[in-house]
Amino acid sequence: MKRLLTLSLVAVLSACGGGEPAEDPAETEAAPEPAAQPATAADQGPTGELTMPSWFSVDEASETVNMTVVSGATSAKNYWNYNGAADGTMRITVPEGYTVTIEFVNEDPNMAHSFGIEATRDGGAAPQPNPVFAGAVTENPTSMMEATMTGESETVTFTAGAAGDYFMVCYVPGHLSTGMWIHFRVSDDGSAGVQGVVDEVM
Ligand SMILES: [Cu+2]
Repeated sequence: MKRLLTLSLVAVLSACGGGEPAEDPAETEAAPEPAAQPATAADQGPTGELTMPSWFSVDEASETVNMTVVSGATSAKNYWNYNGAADGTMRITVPEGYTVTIEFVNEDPNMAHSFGIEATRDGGAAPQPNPVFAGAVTENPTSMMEATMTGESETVTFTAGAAGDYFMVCYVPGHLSTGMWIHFRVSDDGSAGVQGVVDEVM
């Protein structure tokens, strides 16, 4: 796979170069890796297999995904986590075009939380909601007093309308910048599941 990708890149570069002859395969093998590397392990996210924890289910017939996401599921990150994960250590993948329903439960004993599906995790200390899919955000997500409070739950439904790599982020001030975010992917090949599942929240 990697070799095929490299060859394709060489083909593109050759085409741009004005019809020079294709490079010798042996030379291609020794070519350096492309410069564009993920900035950090957090940016790259987990690379393991897609799994199906008990809190995640897919129905292909009705093209729906249902999941329960609990903030404060464990005490990790001072409870500022989604099903025990923060800092991009988990990735949820749903198929493009599916209807996604997320039951969001706040079990953090101390603090309000929220979530939305965002194109960026660069919102800083006071991120403003700009969800990539209509409805893919909880109510009053930036409010420490009116977001999803301790002991509350909220159900959010949206259509995963476009494949891409996104983020699930918390908008309560200080949470995203502290690391309350995980990866959220919409696949273009029908794949679904979770990478980086936290053992205590299977
Ligand atoms: Cu939060």
